Amino acid sequence: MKYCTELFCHLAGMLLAGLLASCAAHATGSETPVQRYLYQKDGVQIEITAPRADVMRVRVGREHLPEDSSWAVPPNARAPKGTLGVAESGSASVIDSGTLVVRVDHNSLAVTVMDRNGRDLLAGAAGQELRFDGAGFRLRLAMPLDAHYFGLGDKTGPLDRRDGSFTLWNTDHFAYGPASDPLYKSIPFFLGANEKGEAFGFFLDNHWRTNFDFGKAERDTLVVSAEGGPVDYYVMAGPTPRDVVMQYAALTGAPPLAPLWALGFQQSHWSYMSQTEVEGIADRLRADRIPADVLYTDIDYQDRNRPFTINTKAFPDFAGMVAKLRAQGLHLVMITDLHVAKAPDQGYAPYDSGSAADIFVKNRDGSVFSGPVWPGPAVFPDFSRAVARQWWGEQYRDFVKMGVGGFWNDMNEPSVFKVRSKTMPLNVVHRIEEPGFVTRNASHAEMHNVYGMLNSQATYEGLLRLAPDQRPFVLTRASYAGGQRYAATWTGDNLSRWDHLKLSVSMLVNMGLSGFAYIGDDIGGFAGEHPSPELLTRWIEIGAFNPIFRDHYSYGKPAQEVWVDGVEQEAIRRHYIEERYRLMPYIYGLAEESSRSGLPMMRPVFLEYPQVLGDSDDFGGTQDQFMLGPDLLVAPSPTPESQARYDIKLPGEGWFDYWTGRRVEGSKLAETPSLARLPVYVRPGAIIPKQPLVQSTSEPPQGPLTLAVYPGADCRGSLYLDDGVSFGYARGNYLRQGFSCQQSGAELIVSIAARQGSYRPWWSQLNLEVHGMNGKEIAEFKGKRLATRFDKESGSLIIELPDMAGAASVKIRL
Ligand code: MIG
Repeated sequence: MKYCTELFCHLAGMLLAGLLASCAAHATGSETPVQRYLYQKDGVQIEITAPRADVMRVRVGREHLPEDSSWAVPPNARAPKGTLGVAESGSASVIDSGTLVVRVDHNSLAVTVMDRNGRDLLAGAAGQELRFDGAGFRLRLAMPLDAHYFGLGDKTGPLDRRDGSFTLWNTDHFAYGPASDPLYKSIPFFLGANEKGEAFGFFLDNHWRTNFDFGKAERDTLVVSAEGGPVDYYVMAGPTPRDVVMQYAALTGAPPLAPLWALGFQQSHWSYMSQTEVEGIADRLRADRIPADVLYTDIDYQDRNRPFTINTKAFPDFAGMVAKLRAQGLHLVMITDLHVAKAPDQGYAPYDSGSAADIFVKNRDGSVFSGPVWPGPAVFPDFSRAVARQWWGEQYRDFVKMGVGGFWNDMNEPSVFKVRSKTMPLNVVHRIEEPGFVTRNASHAEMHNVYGMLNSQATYEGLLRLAPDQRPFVLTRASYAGGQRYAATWTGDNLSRWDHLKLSVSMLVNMGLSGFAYIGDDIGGFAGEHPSPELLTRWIEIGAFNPIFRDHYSYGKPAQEVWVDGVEQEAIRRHYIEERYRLMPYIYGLAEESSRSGLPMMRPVFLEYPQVLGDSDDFGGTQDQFMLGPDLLVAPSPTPESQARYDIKLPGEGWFDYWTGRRVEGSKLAETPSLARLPVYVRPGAIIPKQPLVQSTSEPPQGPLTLAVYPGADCRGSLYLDDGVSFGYARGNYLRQGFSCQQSGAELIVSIAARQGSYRPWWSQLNLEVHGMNGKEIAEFKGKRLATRFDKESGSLIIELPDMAGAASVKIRL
């Protein structure tokens, strides 16, 4: 029965004029479904809406509902869509979106979210489930015995959050350890999944200091608590882990397509101290034929650490340097910290113009807050004001004009020196002055966790204004849910240690599940002792399969570039970097897919194969593995420092060894570690586009496009290409092509779908490289026999074809 209660009509009348229609309709006896369900008892108000049929939003308020605003979920993404059926069942209301069902118990006010088969996704723990606690609240939820939890951004610890407790409070945690918490980002989103692989999502849109305790404090109880702010959460229906990630992206946004060069190899150091040094690194990369696309300048390019200045003694011709790098196929990314030096009357423009515009964060008495950071006393833009973000964006004008490729927003937790809290006092005053929000003051306690994301938003949007047809590249350290719309990120100040290399896999994978596709870590380790040659080599090997691939290291350490440790190590490292460039068409395709779906590029194995969630021993050992896209499975040793043999379990039979090109036997393998080999496997059924080696993504590849075909079930692949830098793709200037293969009996058909888009390919020849062959096969195209080559070593049949824009298929008789 669809209905609306008297109370509901009352509240609707009070709060939501638009709903009066439904109440009026009820009064005349017809059953009009509602867009919002409201229930009130003892001064507590509960509101249920469905932004999509597969996502329910629950808001609870005392006296009145919290303001309907969000930094994470844009208005159109959170607006109620469709209609809810509401029925009475005993002393409860049952609200049905068609996909999800919410039960509101009238006595206890417990809210239970179920799927349509009655499976509880989110249910209160025994006893009172929601308790208000001073300004904050605590939500106690049942944790089924077979449930596992993922997400929360790049927190440390094992892949599975179960039995862990995590605080969300953006923190500059230099040289964190494998169990340190909190770190730089706050993403209050998790994905829960049971052993059958059935998943749901939970997102608490609250950026106060929060805590997620997955059964650590109270056995089998999930306690979500916040020190303040709204009870405003979303439950995502899944049912697959992949669905959950896409539902979360529908709320908080997908990462916009990055410039292609951002996917190349990046070299960074705190700091290359001079123009000569930067140019020397560029020359060495080219001389040693290490493919690379990006160099970074860290804080020491600046005059006295003042953001938006250049130390012209050390960098006498910065613009010339940028141009020279560009000519070598390298883009420069510059650090631009947000702490503006408090330097009045010194001709320091950012301070002067920022003060004139009055855009800095204030103390309670109305004076401008200042705290020490790199430049000494510094002031902080108030990024929750649209005008402050606008002002911030302007600061990039000169650098953008010079042709600088991207910008790095560090220290934006924000980090403040010389105080135990490492950040601003909690009572510092921010101003919310923003379309879609009630204009008001807000304490730092409220704004802290969202501050870094707003910094990166200001950068991203400012860059777009300055160069509207150029895709911005922003790297941020701090962020909040939804920050993927503005910036790539990395895991901060890790250490040059084997346990950090291992840790990075679960950190990056969980970050990817939390909405960020463009993620990486400091390859080789940021701080600590110089990495051993073996550690740096292994790290580069694994990094070659991470979305962001950046070697970065702190001051005070010996050099950590690819060529240190001698030619033997360099050769191995070069080989992996080269392989990444050969795989660039596949990798770029993943980035483009992410920009549409929100699916991460780097994925846990369970995202593709949810059945591993039912395997014991850390999901069949997959906790130390990861996938790059749907087709490549990377399997580093769970004890990377050790030479001991280790077991690898693949999710099924018929996989191929990426390096030998040959099919492996069975699904259980044993690897004997060897430094030159990082085990990588290819899904049977993959079709992977590859290109000839280049030294940077600016260089047009010379030679054929290769489609590496690995026959198997569900055989497909795709290719996406565009100019790599502009928004021309939105005007049709892209190239998209799908591929598939089908084996029946003694015949394998490789099909190429018709090409879409107007972008011109760089190749004129297409090579099919069909794996798992024996050399006796015969290939036919349009009824004519084709010349083929057999590569004995990789067991692949190579078929050379002219480039084909139209649909075509090649028949291979086995
Ligand atoms: O207080 O800019 O995480 O990557 O090199 C240290 C200097 C400030 C911290 C960043 C690191 C960067 C460093 N920064």
